[in-house]
Amino acid sequence: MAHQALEDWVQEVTQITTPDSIHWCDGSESEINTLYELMVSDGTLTKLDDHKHPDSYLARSDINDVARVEGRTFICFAQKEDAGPTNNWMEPTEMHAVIDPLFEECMQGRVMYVIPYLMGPAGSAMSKVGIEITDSPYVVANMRIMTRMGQIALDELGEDGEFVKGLHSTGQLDPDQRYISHFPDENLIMSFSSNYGGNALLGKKCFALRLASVLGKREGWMAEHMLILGITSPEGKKSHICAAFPSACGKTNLAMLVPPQEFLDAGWKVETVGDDIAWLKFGPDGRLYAINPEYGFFGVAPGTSMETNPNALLSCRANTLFTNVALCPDNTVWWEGLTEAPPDSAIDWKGNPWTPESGDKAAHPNSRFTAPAGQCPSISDDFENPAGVPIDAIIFGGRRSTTTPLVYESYNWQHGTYLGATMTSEKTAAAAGKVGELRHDPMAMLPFCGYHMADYWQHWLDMGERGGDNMPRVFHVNWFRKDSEGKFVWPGFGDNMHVLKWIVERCDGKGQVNETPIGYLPDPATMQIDELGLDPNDVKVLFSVDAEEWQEEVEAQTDYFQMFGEKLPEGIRAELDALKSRL
Ligand code: GTP
Ligand code: SPV
Ligand code: MN
Repeated sequence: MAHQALEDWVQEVTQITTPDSIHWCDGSESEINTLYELMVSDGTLTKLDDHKHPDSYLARSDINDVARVEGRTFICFAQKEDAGPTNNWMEPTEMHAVIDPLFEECMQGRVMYVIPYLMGPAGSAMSKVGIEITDSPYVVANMRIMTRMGQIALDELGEDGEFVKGLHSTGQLDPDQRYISHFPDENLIMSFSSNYGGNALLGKKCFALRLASVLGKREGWMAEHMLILGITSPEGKKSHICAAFPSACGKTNLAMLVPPQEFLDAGWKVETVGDDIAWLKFGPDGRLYAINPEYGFFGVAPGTSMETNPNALLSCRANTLFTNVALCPDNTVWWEGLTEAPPDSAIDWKGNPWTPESGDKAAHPNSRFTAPAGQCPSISDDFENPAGVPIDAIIFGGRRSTTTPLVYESYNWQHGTYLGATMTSEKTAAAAGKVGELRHDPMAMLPFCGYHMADYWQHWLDMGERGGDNMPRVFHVNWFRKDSEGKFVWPGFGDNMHVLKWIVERCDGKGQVNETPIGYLPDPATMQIDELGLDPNDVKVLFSVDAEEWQEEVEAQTDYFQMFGEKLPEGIRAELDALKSRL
């Protein structure tokens, strides 16, 4: 091992955490098999049926450790102002005084795993190296699927390359000792007492969004909570789209969309580049290019079926880790929505016997599958492309049962930035807390923007200044409009293809529009959605702007901006005023 700073850091952590032994992860098959054997024998994992789910396992988390904990996630800049009003802040020395002692001797009796990992394709100028140190073999197994792990990262690092430090310990999984702390000025993440998803797989939200967003601001690129997809028209023209939806609001599903038969017959094709995170940078031609820094999917299980998202199900057939789903008697997995008829009996996510009559959920609403991206039938050839893919359109969207139409287009980049800044969505089970509450979630980055939100909006505007006419067009969608009985009025999933087609046409300067105060809406008569058999009232709701609802919306936007005070960018303020006068 030749990297002195890395060696020094590992030694320093060893002295603090006092593990029984140190294991450098190489990401090999034999290494992971040994870890899986260990975790099966100590009860951490259950091996699934070898025929139906080859090399796949089920994990059950602690029942108090089932989602990201936004309330215990901290951004530790020296100045509170740099973290901004939407982040929890603690002064770095103060946070160190709280969190450092928790790590003292915390790995006694445990193995310390050193995980070198690469975010992004090998050889890409956009890729970055992280090192996660953890005492959880479950975290190692997830990181091996989610990132390019082992020698590939050390090769990229060389003797003096930069890396993000991530220190993680399971601790005792005590929620009161749980801290997810970010130190942007030290390139350091410290995570204690949670093994779940974004709390513990430090390459994901902690590095690839929170710290990377800070780097992006400094270096002139963007780290976003976005899927990336490629879409090819019958004429053979390929476009790429990024979409930012809040957690559990449809990124994985849209990224893996299977077009309805009539679109397939006509020659449309959709390919997956990424399902959660995009790093975007200007290319030599002045356009924005995106890479997916991840190597796997940490996807929401409930609602995933052969009808809604066959590509996700096929991705997680083998070599997959399931967390907090139900276990069937034949050693297969089940979750709400997988099949119409539930199994007669199962073991639920807590490990208790379950039957459909019990009334409880068999799988946790935030149960997940960790699956290699390369196994996705729709994975794009560009998934490993070091240059990334040029982006034609950016879509924002959230869960809104009212107010927001199915789709609309912004007037320009500044207005598009405004649509992102004013996104609101009903909260999901992806983070601890009350589900269903409407909250502002700008650019789907509320929990992930690593600095002051208003500075982040200014960064979006600055990127637009730089990119000029080369910037992607910006759209807003809402798959989640409900009727008075609480039922979704839009069929969603594969049928979202109707909306993607209109977006691609708009990018080509085609497609019929109605100009409204909030932006350009499609004319439903030109959308060829007759065969969906929608109720005419629902069509009206999906394709129109209700003046009264939007008056309330704009009031809520005005209130929301108060907390940013003088920091609110001029371009955002101008868009608010313009919207008000148009309404
Ligand atoms: P994170 O991984 O948390 O960032 O979430 P995500 O944005 O990738 O969300 P995902 O695609 O996993 O979807 C979350 C939930 O929304 C699942 O239960 C889906 O079945 C459901 N969903 C996704 N797309 C649609 C849609 O078009 N309509 C409806 N009604 N539900 C959808
Ligand atoms: C999300 O919550 O947006 C996720 C899952 O994608 S986690 O990795 O836990 O952040
Ligand atoms: Mn996410």
